[in-house]
Amino acid sequence: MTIDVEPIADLGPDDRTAFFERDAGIEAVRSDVREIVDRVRAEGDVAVREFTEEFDGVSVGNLEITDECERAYEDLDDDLREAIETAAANVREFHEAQVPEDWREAFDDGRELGRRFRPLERVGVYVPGGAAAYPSSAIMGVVPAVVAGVDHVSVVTPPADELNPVTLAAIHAAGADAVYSVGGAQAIAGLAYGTETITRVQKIVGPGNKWVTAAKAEVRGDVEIDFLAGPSEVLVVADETADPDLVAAELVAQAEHDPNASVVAVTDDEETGAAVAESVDEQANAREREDVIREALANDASGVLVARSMSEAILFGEEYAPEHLSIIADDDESILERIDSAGSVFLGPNTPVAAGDYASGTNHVLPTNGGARVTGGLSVETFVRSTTVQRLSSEGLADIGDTITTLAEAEGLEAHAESVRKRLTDDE
Ligand code: HSO
Ligand code: ZN
Repeated sequence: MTIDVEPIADLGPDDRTAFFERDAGIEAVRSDVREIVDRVRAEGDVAVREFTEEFDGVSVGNLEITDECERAYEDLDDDLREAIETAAANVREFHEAQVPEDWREAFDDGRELGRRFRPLERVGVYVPGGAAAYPSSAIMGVVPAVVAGVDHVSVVTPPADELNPVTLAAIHAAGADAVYSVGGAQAIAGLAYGTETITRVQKIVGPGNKWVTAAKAEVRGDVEIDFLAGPSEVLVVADETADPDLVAAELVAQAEHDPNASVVAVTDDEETGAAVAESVDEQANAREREDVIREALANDASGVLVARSMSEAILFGEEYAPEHLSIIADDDESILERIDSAGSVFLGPNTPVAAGDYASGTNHVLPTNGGARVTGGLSVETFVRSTTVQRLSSEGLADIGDTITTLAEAEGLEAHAESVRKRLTDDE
């Protein structure tokens, strides 16, 4: 199994659907997930423990493992602790630049308007464990919440006989307030509705498998969520100046995440396309996770696509709306200018997606399945709410009084109009 090379012009409607309507595979588990969520909501910790035994095969002692995280951090090798601290510091710095500032502005006509931003009080972060234990995701979920000023950041992460000490240490380093050893749909339900042990939160963020994602879809409405994140994706836009081995390395890297990952290179140069496909095949042979990689490469939503022009390549990229967009081309900035829909962009040959996955400072929790058409990834704004504030001077109210009363009367809301008139006449 390797990657297909195809002219974009030859893609049929089914091929296009496979690329543009990538599926997180959550529908198949929706009804099972609903049952889990309902039981945790009704029975609390008892149900959480039961599902943990059933799905994780672990009978958990304490559900709360906040202290274990601190111990894991203290026991960590210096190299790892330093890497976690460096990554967390870069993520912190980038997110600190996003903290929105309150503002007020007095307009000449007597209106004074402004916006105020306040952090959410309680949020929950899902940190994947098991086969895909990602300490980096702990940093990406927790740090922006802490930077936003969230009072209480809870983390849930699946239990195991041996919890991954690096993940626990990263959760501590990122600044979580409480950590619970629970995963899957039961963890999402616990955060959404609260249990005897787990604090109920206002918003749940973070990536997970299809059970976690389906559970987030299920509880949405009762609690805020970030977005539904599916398997990883990368789209590389390359021209004839790109080194095919680097393009291929990007595809192979994101392919190792998940057999359902979608990895695409699109180029206006046929030779580059062929060389990328050849290199992908060679590099896959040498990788430890070759099996996962080969499955991902063979996906209907993976491929090397040859465009007739850079414009055609760009149009494809815009419609695909990738989680990660890598541009390895001479005129990368002008290509970027023409793409509006992408979760995170990586420009030039020295900027692997892995930089953003781990350490450069940008967030790696990003919308997949074309979600980038309407939203961005996790940021400080994910964790704040805004309030508008206004004050009118008596001149200000007099000035827009007629506008308000005219519209209020047109809506048949005479008491609204009266609330304005009263002030105008009282003033006289
Ligand atoms: N590329 C993944 C994030 C990740 N990569 C974690 C390595 N570890 C989804 O953005
Ligand atoms: Zn990655």
